[in-house]
Amino acid sequence: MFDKVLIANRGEIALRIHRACREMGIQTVAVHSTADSDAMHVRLADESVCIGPPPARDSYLNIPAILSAATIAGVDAIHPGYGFLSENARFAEAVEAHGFTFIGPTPQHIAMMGDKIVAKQTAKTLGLPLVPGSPGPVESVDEVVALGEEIGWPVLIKAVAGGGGRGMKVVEDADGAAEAFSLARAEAQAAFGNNSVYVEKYLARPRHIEIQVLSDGQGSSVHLGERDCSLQRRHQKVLEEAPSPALNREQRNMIGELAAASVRTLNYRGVGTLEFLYQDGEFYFIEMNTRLQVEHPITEAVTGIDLVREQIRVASGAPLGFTQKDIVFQGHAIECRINAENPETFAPCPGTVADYHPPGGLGVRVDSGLYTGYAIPPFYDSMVAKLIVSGRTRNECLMRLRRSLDEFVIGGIETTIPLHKRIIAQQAFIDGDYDIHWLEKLVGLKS
Ligand code: MV4
Repeated sequence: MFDKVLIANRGEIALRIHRACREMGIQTVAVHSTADSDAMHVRLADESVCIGPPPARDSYLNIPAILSAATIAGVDAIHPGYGFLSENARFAEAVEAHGFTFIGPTPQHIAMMGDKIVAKQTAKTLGLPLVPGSPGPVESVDEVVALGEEIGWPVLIKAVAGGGGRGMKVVEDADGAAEAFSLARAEAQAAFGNNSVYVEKYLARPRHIEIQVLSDGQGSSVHLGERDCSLQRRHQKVLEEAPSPALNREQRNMIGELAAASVRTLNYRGVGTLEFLYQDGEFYFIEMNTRLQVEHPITEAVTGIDLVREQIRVASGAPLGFTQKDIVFQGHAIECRINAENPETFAPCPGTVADYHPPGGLGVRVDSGLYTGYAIPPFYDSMVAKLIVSGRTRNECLMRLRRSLDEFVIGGIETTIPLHKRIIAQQAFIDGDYDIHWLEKLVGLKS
């Protein structure tokens, strides 16, 4: 096992990784920008190294600075967290080339899933259900039109290098194809430096259901059930739950076994998430994330498995210590992402936290780097806390969540706590009756 790990991230996820390391007897090295000298992740770590000025591209995305910090501190491994360099195959390769272990999949698996067409082609060979669409990149408007006529309108144009919804364009009919095609290409070029696009049948009212997998790259793989992440605004998840109110045990086992078998066949090592759209009882694979995800705690809550500890274990070469039949799904969990934002306009509002009183009690977990007097820097993501609540039933979970949101005090800044109170008061949410468009209809299309 590793003696010392560098955590190449900030905020709540850096704390989360530190905690797993501490429990495993592993020393931690935090890295931080000059804007984060007073951050909680720096205070908790055994050592810290300043890696650059506030902009992420000069610090948390600065590969040479992070590798230098790892060399100076003499670490064995680097954990990338989520975002930043977590799905950068070149970073994973550079980490290994410098003699450190990358706590994540191989660069080859990261690159394979980073190309959405290669990911879909791979998924097809694995027997995963796909959205009908182009088998490869689409090079002309005529190809878009031909596909629309073949699979039926509307279709969706997506960026090959995409994810997160950027560069996506719905095409209603042949007349709209030319404009959508050139817009999608231009957006893909601007966002990813790659104008390659592909086409899928557009699903009008799906849910976003993702399967958590864990695999040791030595022949053992398990699935840890699903998360329903349909509540999003502008491709940012707002609230997630496990299990999905839309699935029964047979559906969960079917898609879960398929996902676990897929990563076993690929000889994948690490945690991963297979994303599906789910509509009218059918699953459609769309992409795979090769990192730990923000919403991983709800899976931990319903399985009792520490995903970060398992990530570290398999990266160190240890085989999985359990099999599928050892995994028992228990109860229900919901995560609310709390952002430093105006709850109506969603404008970021960084500032100093005047008062911080997180909720507690049975089934309540708060992952956050906030403390009273902390000045939230304006340079990074606005998510400042995650409230994760669990219960034996969805109803118990909801009662506890309502109480926890009422208890939560974050003074001095605006947060999205009032938005969460509003969401969970809606009858449709209480009934589990929502799809990927439900939240944007609730909050309107405000900037
Ligand atoms: C889709 C879709 C409808 N049909 N694909 C958005 C981000 C990317 N990960 C996949 N996305 C979508 N792909 C087909 N064929 C609708 C979306 C989508 C969406 C997906 C998940 C959660 C929220 C969403 C919001 C808008 C659109």
